[in-house]
Amino acid sequence: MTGGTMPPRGDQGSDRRFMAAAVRLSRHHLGRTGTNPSVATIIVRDDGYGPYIVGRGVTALGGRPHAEPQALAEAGELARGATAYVTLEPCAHHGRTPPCAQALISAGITRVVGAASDPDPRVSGKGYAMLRAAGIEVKEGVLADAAADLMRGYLIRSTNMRPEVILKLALSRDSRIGIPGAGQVRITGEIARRQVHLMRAEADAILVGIGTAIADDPFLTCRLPGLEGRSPARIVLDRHLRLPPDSNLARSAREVPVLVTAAEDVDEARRASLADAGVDFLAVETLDDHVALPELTEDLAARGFSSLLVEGGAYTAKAFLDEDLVDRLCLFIGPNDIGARGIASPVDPDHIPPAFRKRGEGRFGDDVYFEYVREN
Ligand code: AOF
Ligand code: ZN
Repeated sequence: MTGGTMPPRGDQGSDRRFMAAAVRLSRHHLGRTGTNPSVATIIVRDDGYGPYIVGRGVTALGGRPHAEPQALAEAGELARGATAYVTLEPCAHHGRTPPCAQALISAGITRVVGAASDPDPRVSGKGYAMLRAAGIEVKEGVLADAAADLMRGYLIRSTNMRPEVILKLALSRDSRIGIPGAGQVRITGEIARRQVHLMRAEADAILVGIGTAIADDPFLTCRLPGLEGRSPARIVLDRHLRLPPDSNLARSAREVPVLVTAAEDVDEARRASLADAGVDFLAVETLDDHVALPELTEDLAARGFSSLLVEGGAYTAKAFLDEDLVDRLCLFIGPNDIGARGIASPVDPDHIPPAFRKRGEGRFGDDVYFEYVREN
C-alpha cells in the first residue's frame, strides 16, 4: 500500500486545476470565433485511480461547432459518468447547433463544473438549469474571473453593444510616443514587438488614425512565425480619405482586410483608387469634422467585431480616452528618453484616468509593461 492520498472526486484543488487547463485551452481560438466567444471544455474521468482527461474541445474557427460536442466526441463512451469542465455556461438554445447542455446530458456526464456565466438571454441561467433538471451535479463560478477575462470581448459586445477597446501604446522613458516627421521611431525592443504581434493575433480588428498611417506607413499585421494567418482586420480613421493607395496598408488590402472610415462627401477619385487596391469603406458619422467614435464602435460590433486594438497615434488614443471608450490600457515603456521634441503621450503610468486600476506589470526584454483595466 502506498501512503499517498487521492484527492476526493471533484475537490477544490482538482476542480481549479482542470478549470485552469480549460481556461488555457480557450485561449487557442481567441480572435477567431467571430461573434461567439472562444470557449473550452475538458472531460475528466476518475475510475478510482485519480482523475484523467478523456476529451478536450475548443469553439471551432468561425464559432461553430461549440466546444462541448467536440470534447464529447473525443471522449466517446468514456464521457459516461465523467465530469465536464466548461469555461462558459453550456448553451441551452437551438441555434445553428443543438443545445450543448442537452449534448452533455445525452452523453451521460454526471457532473459539470462551470466558470463564467453567459449574458446571452437565450442561455443565461438556463443551461445550468437544464443540467440540474436532468440530475447532473453543477458547480458554478470556478475560476470565473480568469475565464471571463479571456472572453471579455464577447462579454463587452453582449452588454455594451460595442467591441472591447484595448489601447496599446509604446512610450519612451519620458512618455513620448514618437518624433514629428521621423516616421517609425524604435521605442521598445524585439521582445515587446513580439508581444504586440501576439495581441494583434488575438484581436478581431486593429485601428490607427490617418496621421499614424501616413507617418509610419505600417502593415499592422501579425508577423509571428506560424501566426501570419491570424492578422486582424485593419481600420484607419480617415475622414478625408488621405490614405495613399501605394501605402503598405492599401497594397496589402487583398491579403488582410483594410477598412477606411469615410464620410459621405469624400473625393470620389480617391475612393475609387483605394477601392481598386481592395480597400473597403465604413460609412461614418462625423461631428465637428471628427469621426464619431461611439457610433463607429457600435457599427463595428454590428459587423461582428468583438475586440478592437487601438495602436495610436496620440490624437486617436486621446479621442478614445476622452470618449470613455477604452476598456484596457496596455503601456510598453522603453529604456530611453526622446526629449522635448517628442510627441507627448496622452497617458502614462503617472497619469492614468481614475476609472482604471492596475491589473498587472511585467518586463519584455529591456522594456517594462503596465496593464490597466477600467473598473466599470
Ligand atoms: C457553448 N459552447 O463553445 C460557445 C457557446 O449562434 P450560436 O447558435 O452558435 O450560439 C451563439 C451563442 O452560444 C453565444 O452567444 C454564446 O451564448 C454561446 N457560445 N456556447 O455552449 C461554446 N462558443
Ligand atoms: Zn453550445
